[in-house]
Amino acid sequence: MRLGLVTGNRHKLEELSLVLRDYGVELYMLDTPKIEVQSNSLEVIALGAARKAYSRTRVPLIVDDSGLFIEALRGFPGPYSSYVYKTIGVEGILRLLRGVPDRRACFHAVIAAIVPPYEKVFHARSCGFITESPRGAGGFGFDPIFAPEEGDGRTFAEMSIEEKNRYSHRAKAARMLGVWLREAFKRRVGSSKHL
Ligand code: ITT
Repeated sequence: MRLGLVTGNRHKLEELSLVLRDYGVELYMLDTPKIEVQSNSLEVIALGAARKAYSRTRVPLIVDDSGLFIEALRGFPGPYSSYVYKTIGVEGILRLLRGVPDRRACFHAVIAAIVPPYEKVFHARSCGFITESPRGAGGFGFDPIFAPEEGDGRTFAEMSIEEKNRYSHRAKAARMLGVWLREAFKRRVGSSKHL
């Protein structure tokens, strides 16, 4: 099966492709803008963007909307992660957390899939802690300051894509999508809403 990914972020394509190919899905970058409504909910943003893209393209597609939720900042930047990354960046987050002992944080990912006749949303998270300083050159966004609790203390930016995919919010949501696609298209059943 071929699935379009609506994103301007090629790292998402790389990470998701690696997971989804194990489920027989070939992912490609869909040439249509990701139009995001403003909301506190990643689900609302992802599903809204997926529906808009589907109404323009009419091809099976997915949208990934994700964010970093920092405990000591009561979930900030959350759904505003993209804007916060572009404005204050990694250094800005470290400044906000200077002297703060509670470094716990979780990445959340929502994947909205529109695969006629179904539409479905998958939500997963990866929890860990914000490091004292940036480490590593891989990945994107807040990867240099996030170390997953299931890992060995390295940040996502210090891992290969395959290693990051073992723990990441995005890869977990993608595996849920992969399992569902396999089942839905084998038996044509599921709790999904029909289009
Ligand atoms: P698209 O909207 O075009 O898909 P984006 O990068 O702006 O790309 P989001 O709107 O979903 O994606 O914003 C997510 C932001 O959260 C992103 O800019 C990063 O700063 C951060 N983020 C999400 N997942 C991440 C990850 O796996 N590693 C590091 N930072 C991540």
